[in-house]
Amino acid sequence: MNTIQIAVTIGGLVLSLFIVWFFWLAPKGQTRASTDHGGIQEVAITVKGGYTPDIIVVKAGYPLRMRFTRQESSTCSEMVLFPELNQSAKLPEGQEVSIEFTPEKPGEYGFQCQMGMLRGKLIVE
Ligand SMILES: [Cu+2]
Repeated sequence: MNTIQIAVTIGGLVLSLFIVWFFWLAPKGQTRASTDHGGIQEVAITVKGGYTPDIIVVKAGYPLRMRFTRQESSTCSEMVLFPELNQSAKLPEGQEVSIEFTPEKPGEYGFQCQMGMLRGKLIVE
């Protein structure tokens, strides 16, 4: 093999490794809640055929405000529930609704619509 062939081979190898990493190993769309000056963690979530973002990373022991805005009329998403955290809210279409609580224990907590069809995850660190 000459230098060019070696370079092409290595290039191809690196590219396939990158593709493997990108599609299977890279962390998927996690969003970290931003913290304001009062120490409140805040994240805005759009509800439309799902939750965007759907994986939210927050810190334990700091108050959290999750601002949900439902941009669809489907009854499926009219409620959002956090079963393990005893939180829920009705989400009128086009209106911002905040859920506020302080996540005390690190862990992963799911949130969902009342039928469990739309799902998201809150990761408390
Ligand atoms: Cu639903």
